[in-house]
Amino acid sequence: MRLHLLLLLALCGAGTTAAELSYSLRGNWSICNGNGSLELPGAVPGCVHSALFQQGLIQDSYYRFNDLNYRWVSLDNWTYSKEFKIPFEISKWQKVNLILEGVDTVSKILFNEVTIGETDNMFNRYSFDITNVVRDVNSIELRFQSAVLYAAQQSKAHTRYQVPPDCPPLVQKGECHVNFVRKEQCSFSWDWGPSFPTQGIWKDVRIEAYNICHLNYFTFSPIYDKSAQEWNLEIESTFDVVSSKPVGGQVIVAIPKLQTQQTYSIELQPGKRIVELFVNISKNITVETWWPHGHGNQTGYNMTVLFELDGGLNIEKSAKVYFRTVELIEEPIKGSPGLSFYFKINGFPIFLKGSNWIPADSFQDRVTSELLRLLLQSVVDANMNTLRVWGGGIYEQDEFYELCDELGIMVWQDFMFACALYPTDQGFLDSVTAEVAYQIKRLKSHPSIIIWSGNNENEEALMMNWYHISFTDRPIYIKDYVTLYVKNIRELVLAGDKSRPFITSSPTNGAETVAEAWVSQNPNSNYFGDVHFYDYISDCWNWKVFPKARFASEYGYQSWPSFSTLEKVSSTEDWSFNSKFSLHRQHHEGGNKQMLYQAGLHFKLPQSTDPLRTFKDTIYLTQVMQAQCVKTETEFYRRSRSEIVDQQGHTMGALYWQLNDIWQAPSWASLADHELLSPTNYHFLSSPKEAVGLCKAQITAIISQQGDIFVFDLETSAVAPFVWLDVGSIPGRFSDNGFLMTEKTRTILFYPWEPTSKNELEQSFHVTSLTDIY
Ligand code: BMA
Repeated sequence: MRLHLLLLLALCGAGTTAAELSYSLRGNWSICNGNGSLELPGAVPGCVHSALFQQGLIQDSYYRFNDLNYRWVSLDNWTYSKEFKIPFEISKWQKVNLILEGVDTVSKILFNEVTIGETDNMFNRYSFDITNVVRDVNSIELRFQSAVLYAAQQSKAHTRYQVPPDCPPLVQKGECHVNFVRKEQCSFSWDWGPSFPTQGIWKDVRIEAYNICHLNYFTFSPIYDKSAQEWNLEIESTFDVVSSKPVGGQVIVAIPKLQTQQTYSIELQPGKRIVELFVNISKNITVETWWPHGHGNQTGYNMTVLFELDGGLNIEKSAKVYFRTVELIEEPIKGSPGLSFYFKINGFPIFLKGSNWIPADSFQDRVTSELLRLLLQSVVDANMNTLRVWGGGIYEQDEFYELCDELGIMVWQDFMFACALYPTDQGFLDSVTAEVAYQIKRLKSHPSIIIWSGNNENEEALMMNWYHISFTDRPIYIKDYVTLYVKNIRELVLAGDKSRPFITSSPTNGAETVAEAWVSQNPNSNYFGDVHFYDYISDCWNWKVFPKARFASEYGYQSWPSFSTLEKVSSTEDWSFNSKFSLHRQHHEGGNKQMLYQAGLHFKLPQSTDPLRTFKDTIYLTQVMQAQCVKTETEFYRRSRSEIVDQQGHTMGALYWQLNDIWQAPSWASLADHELLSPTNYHFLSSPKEAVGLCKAQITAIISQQGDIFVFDLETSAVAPFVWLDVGSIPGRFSDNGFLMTEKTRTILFYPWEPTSKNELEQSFHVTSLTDIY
């Protein structure tokens, strides 16, 4: 076995001490089910589903009806175990901790057969003191309880009143009581996602050993002092001092490019200690600020912080510091009642254009850095500047935020509560407190995050009475709501991060919600805060149906994924719009009918004699419909920035629902391709279904290669609306797609995400246009 031993501190110079060692427990573990009938190897980080799949014990979980077939995996109670030898002399270390960066979710942990702790929150980081139980050769066991069974137990134990919803709508085929467990809420199913309540160790595990003292956390925030017109940097470091005597020394903070170097004396008393440093950046030095994509550069500065402590102990941290300010402006608007709701970055008002982000896979061990980079690069390539990390998923991995910093993507960060009411018993609150405090520390140094938001739609759920709570009972739930999001989460944000605004919910009325004691009569008001807007019945080509709101943080329409995507997870009998499979994958009540209805308003519905052709054409048409609807609605919000009509307007944000998909199913997701800063726009003089003179376009492509890029020289025999280029399962991106071909020839580029050849592309290439249906 390869030992993952990391010497964190180099021995540099005479008298310098190695202060800590870290031993990773990543890699192979043993996994066993509840009654011991199944035992298999499994990777950490990872989950039981992935381990079963890797051993060939289950098929692809996304194939056909496997979400239902594999329900047993989540209902069992699994144990992860490992035996290992520590490759250094453990007795020489004063303190030894077991660090778990992420446990999914409910487990009891035994170290050398001694219970050392329990976990109940996948969003928390756990550290257990194992100094007295650790030996040279050790065993570790994480005995999981099914999160589904745990949630049911917790709900049952909550006898005073119900905390709705009990279960998701039947169409979602999900599990119940997800609001009773601090786990990815959509893992029990959503209206676009399957139910896969995973179990496992989903992040890093390691053993840390140290003498004298250890740096547990290191965070910083740049703060702009408006009156002095200068930047300061607040650096916070948390130590565990195990020496019996105070540890003295100095800290040197250096940001060479800003000609900044400051030295501070410190003395750390035994115990848990926090060191706060305040670094002033001289006014005489020009600090280049971080800007969102499309507004400027994402300049960052390398900083090193060196703690030189007694006994030759050196601890060094390096990080990139980005300087930017963010303000949420809520002020009266001339000619309109209510308040504005927009963001100023570095004092400059910015329209937030983008989308909503959901977890990229049900199985997080499959979400690679490459996948994150591709998705986030697509965001900026489509000229978006914002993503909302939605509250029913996960706090994303570090890499996600690092990429957003680097690419200039602003992040609206929800806390992970969505579409439900939540309990507030002490155990639950304690778990949430640890989670929120940890996530603030982990994330606050990222300039990309511009706002914290308490939850997704829970103020609305409460005030619009989604769960039919009687009028007399409502105060109980309001009290719980305020306890959780205001008295706990908000307080933790105010104490932990002064560098960005906080709102309690989305949608919310912002300052008006505060004025109405944290719950507004109508949290979706057009005059305050943000709105979520969905309307599948009205004609989406009619912009009059959209709300002239201050900020649209969610809106959208469903479509089906391309046939080449579905093909991989289905079989021939599934390939019709009314098949059992097509109904099974649709998790939104009436969704398939709504799509056809909306498409039928402007397009002729496919009626080929070949059923497979009809299925493919229907999928294509749902995508055209979605693209047109989202385009019309987005353009409406963009236009509304500069106007007040009937006392409404001044819209400053449009984030459509949703950027990405979790599995191959109908959803609101779409990844747009446009490269141009102002793509050519078209105005249709009639609905395409009423257009006369459209004739079948024969579109051909000559493919050639230029370095890593492929050139598609297209030629059409007739005008072709909504030309869709498809290269099957070859991953990559076209420079444009779904376009109108009004000229005889057009050149489109294809950027592959994996190596491919001209031959492969020619084999897989398929082109559809609206004229194929007419
Ligand atoms: C909003 C979101 C999600 C949901 C979407 C589409 O309610 O917050 O909960 O998936 O609409 O219905």
